[in-house]
Amino acid sequence: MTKKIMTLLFASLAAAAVIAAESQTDVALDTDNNGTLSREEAKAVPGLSEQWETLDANKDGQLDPAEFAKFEVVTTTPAN
Ligand SMILES: [Ca+2]
Ligand SMILES: [Ca+2]
Repeated sequence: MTKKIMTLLFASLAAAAVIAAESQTDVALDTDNNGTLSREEAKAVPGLSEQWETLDANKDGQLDPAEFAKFEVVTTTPAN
């Protein structure tokens, strides 16, 4: 019983860690630290350039955090 609860708790913590890591990745992607992602910076994210036209809602050539939040990673499986 207790062991099962511990396992569930650990799984939750692991999920939280993944989310935290993803948030940090977002920051790391913004190489010039201007708070938005340029097309050049977006190239570091697989699949992001393909969705650029959809994501850049105000067409200013930059993805702000709100626009980037709409990006969904669909290329989780390696192409081989
Ligand atoms: Ca930037
Ligand atoms: Ca934009």
